[in-house]
Amino acid sequence: MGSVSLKIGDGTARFKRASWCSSSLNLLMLFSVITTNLFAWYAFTYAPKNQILHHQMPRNLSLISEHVSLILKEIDSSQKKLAQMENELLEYESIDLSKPNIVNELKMFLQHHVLPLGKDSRTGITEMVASVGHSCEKSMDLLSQYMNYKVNGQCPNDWSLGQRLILGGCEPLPRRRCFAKAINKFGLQPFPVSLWENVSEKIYSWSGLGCKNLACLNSKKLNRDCAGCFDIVKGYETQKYVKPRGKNDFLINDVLAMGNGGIRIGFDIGGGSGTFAARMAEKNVTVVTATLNVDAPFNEFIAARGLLPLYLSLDHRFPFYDNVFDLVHASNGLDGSVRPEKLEFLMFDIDRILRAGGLFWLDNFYCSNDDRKAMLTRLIERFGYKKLQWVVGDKINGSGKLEVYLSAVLQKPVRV
Ligand SMILES: *[C@@H]1O[C@H](CO)[C@@H](O)[C@H](O)[C@H]1NC(C)=O
Ligand SMILES: *[C@@H]1O[C@H](CO)[C@@H](O)[C@H](O)[C@H]1NC(C)=O
Ligand SMILES: *[C@@H]1O[C@H](CO)[C@@H](O)[C@H](O)[C@H]1NC(C)=O
Ligand SMILES: CC(=O)N[C@H]1CO[C@H](CO)[C@@H](O)[C@@H]1O
Repeated sequence: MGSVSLKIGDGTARFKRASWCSSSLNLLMLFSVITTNLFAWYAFTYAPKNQILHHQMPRNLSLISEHVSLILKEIDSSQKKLAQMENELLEYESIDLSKPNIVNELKMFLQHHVLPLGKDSRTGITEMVASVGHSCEKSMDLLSQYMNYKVNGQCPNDWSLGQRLILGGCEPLPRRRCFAKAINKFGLQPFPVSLWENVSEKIYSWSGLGCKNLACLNSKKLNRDCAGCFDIVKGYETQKYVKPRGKNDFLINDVLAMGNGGIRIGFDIGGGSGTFAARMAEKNVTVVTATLNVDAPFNEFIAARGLLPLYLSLDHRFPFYDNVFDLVHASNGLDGSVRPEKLEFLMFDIDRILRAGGLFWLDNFYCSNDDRKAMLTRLIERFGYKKLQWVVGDKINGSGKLEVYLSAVLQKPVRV
């Protein structure tokens, strides 16, 4: 299993298995810590001699400082080397376009395209650069398969392949020059009737999905926020945010009241079938719902309701400018399985797009246990938000296990 090859000579270091990668990184770290300490020890043991010299001839201070600067240089260069090796281990290298398995369309996309009229006076750029995440390189075979399409023709019907790339961190996707399969969206209802009406399920694309109709989707628990969430006519969706099931369920009216009428635009993370945005639309609040199509056509369904879906993974930096939203609503898109570091990155990005005085509504966030709840609490408290509501509840799940949920409404402080 998992071969390991290390070629330091030409500057490439590649590890196939994550465990190898991380243990090598640890070794490197250890090495750097030991060498740094050795240098420090050296410097200290040097000191008594210094003192003797110092008593006898003060002018030999110059010798000591020479030594110290030598040591510092040494430390600096080993730190640089370490950083370089770390980059290589993380495969943060530019994509090698000379490899044989790179399809032409990908090369074409990745090449820098010089602006025909020279430097643009407003932006100052001279060439257009394709933006494609370095993680794409990890899935080069998938990426080549994805980029193997007929330019100017129909795109292959393989959106799930694209989603696999996105889930692997390859974002944004580089396919641009083909026509996506057009689906006739007949029977769409006018807004706001569209918010709560069924539409023919023929307008969704079902390829690459386990379920082939809404009844199948509704019979499943697709994720923590979506059990039967495509039934927007009779299902529980019709009560969400207006009739609480427990103390962890806040009502939209109550939360809007906390915003003192200042809530006009919002962002929903992991929004299921868009019901949060639908309820907010009824209050004249415009909400963008970020969701992928994991196991269901979430984006198409939300759009059919007349709401704005955003097809984006949570690894992506949110494509919004700083301090623009009045409200961010997050449920289990930030799932309990997410690692603390990732949660921290997300929290910073949420904080960035939320304006001062804006509300962060954490809705039934699944914590799995008290430790995780404590971790999350510490993380949130570091941001200094005002706790307008804070409810920790537990539920016994289907298998009789105790689960901890956190719901909170937090107000972003003004930071100066
Ligand atoms: C709407 O669709 C659901 C399936 O999602 C179905 O159970 C229900 O009967 C439909 N209702 C109407 C009025 O068509
Ligand atoms: C939403 O806006 C419309 C049109 O301005 C208005 O008639 C309606 O009362 C508003 N609804 C709410 C809940 O504010
Ligand atoms: C209940 O929780 C346990 C542990 O968190 C999990 O393994 C199990 O799958 C859950 N059961 C259901 C029905 O959600
Ligand atoms: C006595 C002694 O060791 N003097 C040395 C002090 O340091 C300078 C250069 O740093 C030497 O040239 C001296 O010989």
